[in-house]
Amino acid sequence: MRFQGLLQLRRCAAASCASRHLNTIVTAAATRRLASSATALPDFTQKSDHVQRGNYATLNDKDVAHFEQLLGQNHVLTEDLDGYNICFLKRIRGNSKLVLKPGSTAEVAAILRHCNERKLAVVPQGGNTGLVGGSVPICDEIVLSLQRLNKVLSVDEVTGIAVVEAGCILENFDHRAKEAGLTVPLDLGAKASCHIGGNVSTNAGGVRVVRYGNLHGSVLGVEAVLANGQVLDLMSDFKKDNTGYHMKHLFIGSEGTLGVVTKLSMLCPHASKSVNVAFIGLNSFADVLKTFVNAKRNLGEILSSCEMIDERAFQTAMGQYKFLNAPIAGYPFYMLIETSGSNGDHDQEKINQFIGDGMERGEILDGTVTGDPGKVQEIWKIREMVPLALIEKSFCFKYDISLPLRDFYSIVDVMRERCGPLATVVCGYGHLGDSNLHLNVSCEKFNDEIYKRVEPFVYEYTSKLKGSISAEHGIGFLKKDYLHYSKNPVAINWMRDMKKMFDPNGILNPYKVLN
Ligand code: FAD
Ligand code: 2HG
Ligand code: ZN
Repeated sequence: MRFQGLLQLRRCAAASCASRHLNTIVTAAATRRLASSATALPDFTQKSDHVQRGNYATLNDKDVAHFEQLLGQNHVLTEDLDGYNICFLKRIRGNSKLVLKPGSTAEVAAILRHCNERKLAVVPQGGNTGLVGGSVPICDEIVLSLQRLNKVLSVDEVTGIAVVEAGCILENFDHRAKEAGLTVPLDLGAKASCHIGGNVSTNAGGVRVVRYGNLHGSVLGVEAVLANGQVLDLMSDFKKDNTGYHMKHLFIGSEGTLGVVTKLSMLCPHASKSVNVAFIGLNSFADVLKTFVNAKRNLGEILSSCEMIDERAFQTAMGQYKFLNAPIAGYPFYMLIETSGSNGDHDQEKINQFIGDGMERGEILDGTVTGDPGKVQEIWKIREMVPLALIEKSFCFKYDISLPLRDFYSIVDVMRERCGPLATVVCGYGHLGDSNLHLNVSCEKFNDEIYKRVEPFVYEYTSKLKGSISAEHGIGFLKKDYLHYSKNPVAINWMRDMKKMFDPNGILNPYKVLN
């Protein structure tokens, strides 16, 4: 390797190459354990947050019998509903008495028609990995789970267009796309559990936005069932379609408040032949920024991800999960830079040159570059386990903000100062390439004192910098009181009017997004 001596560039020191399969099991198991652990169940949110129940009907035996007839008894659950009632962060707990699992668009339509006529409130639920309390009931809403709508309906190897049902787990969809030589242009740590319909409904970002853009570009068509049971077919098999209003966008990121997404078509790029990952250590955030600019300048067309992890986030993950193998340690900042291209030699030369130049200038202190698929996965695992490590043994306030890059990291230091010893960890990591910081504040358990130090300060701070209070996770229940920090009153009023038009009885995901 050209710069090996000069740069002390290490090959990945990890002893074993955990296979993709093993990685999936690790993430899925951690996600499930966290989601289902019975320790410290939160209080019912309606009570703890003094939520005034909307003017909805109350479920009765006749409703349940109606649904049983419609879906079959096996797909109507009335017991052991904690997993559906409690959010991933164990912050929100609803008190739904009914979970429905339709197996077709027609069944979703029939459910909503009945709920709308009866004025029964409904919360659509995908993988329940959302981080803003959007996917669980707040009071006694019926949970409409998309789990059974899980098929990949078609994958066109020529155009790259795939049609998939909303309840398909993202990773399963990606496996199917890979069989056709394609890749799903969306990748996130919750991929083993989240649904593609949940992803679309939250306009999920993840680690590849820097390359493929967000879902407003990749989703070509959507089928959604409206509150009154009408099926709105906005499916399209083409990249270009300028006929009328682009209504599909309303369902991308509206968090189940305007309709239930049942199917979608997505443009999947052809999978790259060569993927390289660099994991590098840096001394300061100023060096992180310089390295990012250089990555854009010098890796340009092959850059597929640019993530940052600060020391505390890194240490929390490493301390929590002994199976993680970090090739380097002991730096204030880390970056994970991925390239995906079509010419292995060319790509490797470019990334080596990029690291070499950064090291020569003293901006990069040490690092590893690997193109070995197992080792690439091992390095990604470090990044993917950070959000889970922070909630494994503690309560965590999670913020997902867009900030101008010049001010990207300062809020972490400010927050550390504000929280002092009340917090066990205050750290920052995230999608540097998209100006999207994940600020996490962990403490032993939820308490009002630290909560008040963090909120609404974090939103005021973000708003002053003209950032976004939600870069990718959405508004859900947890941020609805703060929407005005990122949207002006005129925009919010239009949102309200649109909600009324699509869902006059307000049965779809009440208490979320708008207050
Ligand atoms: P759910 O959590 O079930 O639902 C989310 C919202 O969408 C709710 O409002 C729900 O009502 C609505 N909804 C779900 N399905 C439908 C449907 N079919 N029709 C209408 N509405 C629906 N998010 C990111 O953006 N980027 C990341 O990098 C990222 N990483 C994560 C890593 C971890 C470890 C975890 C736990 C979460 C992460 N998330 C991330 C958040 C979360 O995974 C995403 O928001 C994801 O898109 C949610 O999908 P889901 O199927 O779990 O949806
Ligand atoms: C990520 O990028 C997710 O890992 C989760 O968006 C971030 O938990 C978080 O704060
Ligand atoms: Zn993220």
